[in-house]
Amino acid sequence: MGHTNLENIVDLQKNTANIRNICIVAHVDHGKTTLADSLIASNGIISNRLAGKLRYMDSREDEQLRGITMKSSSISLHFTANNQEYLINMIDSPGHVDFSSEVSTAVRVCDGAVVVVDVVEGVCPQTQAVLRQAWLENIRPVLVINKIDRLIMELKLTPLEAYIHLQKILEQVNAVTGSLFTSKVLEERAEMEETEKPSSDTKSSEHFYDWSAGLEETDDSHLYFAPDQGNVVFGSAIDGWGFRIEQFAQMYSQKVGISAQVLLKTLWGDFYLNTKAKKIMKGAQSKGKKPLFVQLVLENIWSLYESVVVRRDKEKIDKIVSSLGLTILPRDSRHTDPKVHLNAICTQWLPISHAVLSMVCNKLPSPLDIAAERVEKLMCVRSRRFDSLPPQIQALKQAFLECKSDETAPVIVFICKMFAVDSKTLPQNKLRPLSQAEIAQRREQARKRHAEKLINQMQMLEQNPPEKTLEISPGSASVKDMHAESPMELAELATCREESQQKECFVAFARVYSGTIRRGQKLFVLGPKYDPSEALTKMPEGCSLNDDLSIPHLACCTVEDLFLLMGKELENVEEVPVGNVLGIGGLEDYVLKSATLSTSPLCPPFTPLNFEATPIVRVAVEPKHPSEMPQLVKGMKLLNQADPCVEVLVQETGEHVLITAGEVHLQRCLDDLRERFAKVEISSSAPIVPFRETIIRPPKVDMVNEDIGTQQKIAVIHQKKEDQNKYPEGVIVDSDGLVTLNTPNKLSNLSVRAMPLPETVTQLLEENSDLIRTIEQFNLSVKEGRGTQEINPTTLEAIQNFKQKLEENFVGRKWRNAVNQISSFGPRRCGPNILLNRLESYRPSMWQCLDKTRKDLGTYKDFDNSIISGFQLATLSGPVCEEPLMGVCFILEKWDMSKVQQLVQIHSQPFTEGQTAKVEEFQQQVTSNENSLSELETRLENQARPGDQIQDSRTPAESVADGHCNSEAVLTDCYGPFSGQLIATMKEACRFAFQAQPQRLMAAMYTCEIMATAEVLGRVYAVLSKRTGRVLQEEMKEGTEMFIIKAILPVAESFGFADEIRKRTSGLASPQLVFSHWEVIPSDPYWVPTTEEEYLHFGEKADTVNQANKYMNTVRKRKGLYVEEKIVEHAEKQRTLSKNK
Ligand SMILES: Nc1nc2c(ncn2[C@@H]2O[C@H](COP(=O)(O)OP(=O)(O)OP(=O)(O)O)[C@@H](O)[C@H]2O)c(=O)[nH]1
Ligand SMILES: [Mg+2]
Repeated sequence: MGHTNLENIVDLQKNTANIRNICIVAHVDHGKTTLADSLIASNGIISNRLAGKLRYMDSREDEQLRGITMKSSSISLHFTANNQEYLINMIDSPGHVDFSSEVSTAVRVCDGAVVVVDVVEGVCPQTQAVLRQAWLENIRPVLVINKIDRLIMELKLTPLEAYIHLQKILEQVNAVTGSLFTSKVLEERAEMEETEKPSSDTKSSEHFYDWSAGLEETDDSHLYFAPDQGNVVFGSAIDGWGFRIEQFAQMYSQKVGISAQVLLKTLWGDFYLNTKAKKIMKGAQSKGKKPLFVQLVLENIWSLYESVVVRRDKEKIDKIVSSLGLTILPRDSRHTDPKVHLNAICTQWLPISHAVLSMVCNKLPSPLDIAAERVEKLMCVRSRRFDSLPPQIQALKQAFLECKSDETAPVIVFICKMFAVDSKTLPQNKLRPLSQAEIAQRREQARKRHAEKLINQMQMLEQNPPEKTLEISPGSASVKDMHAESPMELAELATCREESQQKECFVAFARVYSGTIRRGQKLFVLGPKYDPSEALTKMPEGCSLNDDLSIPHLACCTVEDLFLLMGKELENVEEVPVGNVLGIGGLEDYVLKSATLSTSPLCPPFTPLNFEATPIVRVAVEPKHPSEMPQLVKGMKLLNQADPCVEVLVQETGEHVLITAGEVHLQRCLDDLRERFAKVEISSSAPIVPFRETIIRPPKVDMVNEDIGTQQKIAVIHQKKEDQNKYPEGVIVDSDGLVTLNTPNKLSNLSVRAMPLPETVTQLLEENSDLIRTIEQFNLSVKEGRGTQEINPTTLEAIQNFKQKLEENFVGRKWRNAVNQISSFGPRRCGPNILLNRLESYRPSMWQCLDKTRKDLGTYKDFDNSIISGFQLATLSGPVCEEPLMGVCFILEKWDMSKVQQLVQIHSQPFTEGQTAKVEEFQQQVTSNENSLSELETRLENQARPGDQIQDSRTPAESVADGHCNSEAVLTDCYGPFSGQLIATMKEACRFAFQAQPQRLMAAMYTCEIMATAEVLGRVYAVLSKRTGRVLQEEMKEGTEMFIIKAILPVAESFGFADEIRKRTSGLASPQLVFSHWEVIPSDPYWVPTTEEEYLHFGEKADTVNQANKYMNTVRKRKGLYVEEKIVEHAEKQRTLSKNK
């Protein structure tokens, strides 16, 4: 534990005002872990000489091997500044985009962030992402500009050039924070206006829109990074130096005779020193003078490097060392590597740990400073209003703000992730040095044993039977102790012990937001879906934690172990007060990934974490030996618990699938599965790439760019199949794609048409899927008659905006009034496809949250759900290769229910004899067509699988109660319930309507940013084009020789891309792939050459060019669907053609 012992840290944990919870965030490889090393070395946990080389926080083997961090881990450090002792809980996070979920979990439990930027690479995509995450969690950032040694040694800039470069980097970072801030101010203003509206209604005529209002008034100076504000450190983590300009201001104030205050304000900026007048003047640049920062700061550092590393000028070094008053050990100054010498000087002169830690203590908030706004955000999801929560729940806000640790304060703890540790590393199982007393005791025991042994031997010798001379081993003595008689039992015990020792233990990574958590304490575990208002209604007043509660997502646990997190080491503690980060053991049976613990059942679960990464790479895994399947399943469950971002599922095909954020993440998950969780040999499939299916407008040109209209179609080898042949009997498709289909019992029929959505609309739907989910939830709660939740005014405004934007983007006659006809989105009720209901007299209720007076007024309200479910199923898997649809609009144009109504009416009246006969006759008439339709029906039945989210939410009792005669019961016939028939029919109708249009596949695309030098640029392009990537932009990074290439690349072609680029460029370029969007693949998956030109151009098989067809077939093959493919085209016998014969 270095200089500080456990008791000291436990004491510090109680002084909340002096606690800082921080995380180090940055783009990959910008030097977070190296910086963390220096900070850890300052506490004596590792030696200064090893700082930067050890990478202490990268405790996994693969992290050390690959040189990147893969999970975030925490360590508690001690620091003294201004006679105050501080406890700093520091979390090192990974920078690789695949692990960005680890950043999300880390920022949730912190109050501040140290943003590290590589001075050469500047602001990179992940730098922006982490700054955004810090904003989303309302935590305050400070900046470390790292790797300044590269400006000296690699780029060989002069101090002045370096100063200009540093200015640019600072501007870049501030531009990102600036844009985040602006959007936040505008959002807040919108919210304020919304709440003020009722009072200002009278004045609304004078109200005019000023877009910039609020921006000028809001003081934003504290948000920006500025050296004179003290929130910027310049440094080089690897060489161990770093400073804030404050340090130089103090150093020079005596030397130059100017007050430190003035120097602090002028050291960074366009100021220069007039040596004659001993004055600081403005306008260094225009007068061609050296700015103060160059003269007083950078030149010193440059000359230090020059003399120590470049020239190795011993005399000069001695002069510098003595003038700075440092003592350098001879083993450092005589070392063959000049960097060691430099490091020894720098870590004494300008230790980076001091610069960073004092900045953290001065500039970042303590847990006491938690803002009310952040508390509300944590307690209440965005779409709901905080003030709409019950008052008892709102009262808990005070507990957060007060941050009290005494007995009266409720305990509130948030667990942001679960991580697995080897149970051997737990403090209770660790070997530790013995104390003097223990050593003495053991010695005594050994002596006794020895004496006993001697006595035994003596006795045996006396009796002297030869076979009994065997010694009794110490092992068998212990066996006796354990009263284990038979060797079988012993063996069992041993395996048990072995198992328990090898077991992976889960530790919850958590933070205390109120109260003090103690060992043995009983707490409620609130799952992410828990609703505290249920506790209000269901729980009797004063119920205790021991009562058996049957409230969903609420459990009760006893805290087993509490740990202080020290990198990979854990230390046992008895209690942890408010404001600290900690580990909690023994919760693996209660918490899956995240949860809230509290003594109060009224505490709402914290809002879900904001994950930036979309899990997109999926593979199917199976054990090498099929008998090991149970271990694999168990292992996958553990993996799912141990990783915040991975998803595991069993597909319909029975495959066990892992979904990960990228290739590196995938590799780590597979390694973990193999070595830690399943401990069996596993094999994984090639990555399963997701596709989307869509339709487009009929294309105007064919595959050889000839106008289709003017071409005369000549069927060459493949006759294009007659369109009507595609459809089974009973499906009527008219010339413009309207599909009409009967339900199996012939009582009703539907007409559906499919149209491609305008691209902008699809994009809107994609961007607003969360909003759509909120709308659907609201509609559902209204439909089910649950109390309507109040929607937050900002969300309402967002819905209004969304609706308006949809209206703007649906242009043209055919989309007239489309927005009001929307009856559902799909799949899963929030996807990028739309169902329009064009029936007259039908008014869908999609927008009822905006207009509360309107009511759903459909004629066939009872069966509306079936139609929507059918649409949901159709959009979930399309006909091309059973992948989800995207950008498709289905229009329900006709829906004939007259026969149904007739039947229901007859049934609802008391029957006379005549009527009974009539009904029978009617039913006979209906079923007479049964035979001809049987084929279609069986297929439909099969597709309407049982359990397929039949979403008729009304219980039979309800439908009887509200006066609708139980039509469902009347209509149940040999084809099953009528609602089920409708679902199947609607699904089929949508599929046929989809097939009536030109179909296309959509591929997932990555964007990647590659930084490369001019020499390897060509090779980067070659790799990109081989993988059908497209370069969007190429520009030179200012001040360097690097080019930045922005490109997009299909996910299907991306596997091994990063490796290939690295190999081809000898490691100079390494791309980061981030999922960006879906793109239509232009070629038709079903295309075959039909015109003479196409035949000439592509040949008879035309299988070389059709990428879409290739993708489609691989997906179909994987899913076990029928694939139309010729395997052997011309089975000719092979001959050797020899000239001599
Ligand atoms: N020249 C120079 N190199 C540095 C400096 N700091 C770190 N590095 C090097 O940069 C590389 C990456 O450093 P890490 O500390 O592992 O970077 P990281 O930000 O933790 O990387 P991830 O955790 O994978 O995101 C290592 O090779 C370090 O030696 C520095 O100040 N100067
Ligand atoms: Mg790292």
